[in-house]
Amino acid sequence: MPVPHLAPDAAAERVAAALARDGCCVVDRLVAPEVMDRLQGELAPHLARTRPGADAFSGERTRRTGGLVARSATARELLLHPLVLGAVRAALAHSRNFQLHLTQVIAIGPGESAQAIHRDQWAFDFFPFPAGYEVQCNTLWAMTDFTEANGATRVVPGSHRFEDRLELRASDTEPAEMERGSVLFYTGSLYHGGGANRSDATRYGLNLTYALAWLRQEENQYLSVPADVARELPEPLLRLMGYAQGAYALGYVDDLRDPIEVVRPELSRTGFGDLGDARQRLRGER
Ligand SMILES: O=C(O)CCC(=O)C(=O)O
Ligand SMILES: [Fe+2]
Repeated sequence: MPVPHLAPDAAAERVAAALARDGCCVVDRLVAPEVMDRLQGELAPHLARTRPGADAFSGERTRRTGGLVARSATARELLLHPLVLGAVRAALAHSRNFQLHLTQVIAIGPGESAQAIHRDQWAFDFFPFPAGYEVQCNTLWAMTDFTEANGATRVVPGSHRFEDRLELRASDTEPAEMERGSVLFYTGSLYHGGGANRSDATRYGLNLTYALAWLRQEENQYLSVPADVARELPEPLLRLMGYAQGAYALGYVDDLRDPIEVVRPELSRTGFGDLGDARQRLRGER
């Protein structure tokens, strides 16, 4: 089954429908190549300093650079892209709210072999979430063209419905080929893996993922983004990073204080107020 491709003007509901049906889809050329130039420029010093992975799953010829909320204005912009937030909200609408899960440039170097096929939600200690209950909605932005030869992500469309803990092979997968500036959406339940890079250039992808707000974040945003940087960020981004309560009561500070109060006291809402608003937003009531 091929990976569905949608046009850049696709509505969020169409992305969510493709995710429900196939577990993945590509939105072609959602941003201009210049946006990717900017991202690459902002991150260049950090990318240059990042060491390759320590094991086969991380990739011994793959470098993973995170902390992108603090390090890149363009990454912040892409995190809040309206199509992405709309699609994530629709895909995870069975839950009260969602939050940022991780920010990571994945740079697959020449000679890297294919990563084991997996579900990203296995990070939650392989908890067997009920079939159809999605806990993550992920994006992988192509900073360079993604081709079969340079390590385009290997995906198994429709595999969000498969049994858990399967050991799938490369021959079960297809490459999610896409042009620079395009974005692959995939659920936490989709079987996939980074592709082997048989070209002579590095494949760069920007992985920005979102998960239900009652789960632990993969990248700890409170510690990855220094408080003096957080103080300067806009409220929607702070809320998305986890300066908000997840579901009912999760993440409050001492006397039931809104966590945002620690960095932006003027934005504080009393009690569990922010949750009501989040629920309304999820239902599209405003
Ligand atoms: O970089 C890619 O194409 C995917 C990598 C991946 O799936 C992962 O590291 O979990
Ligand atoms: Fe993955």
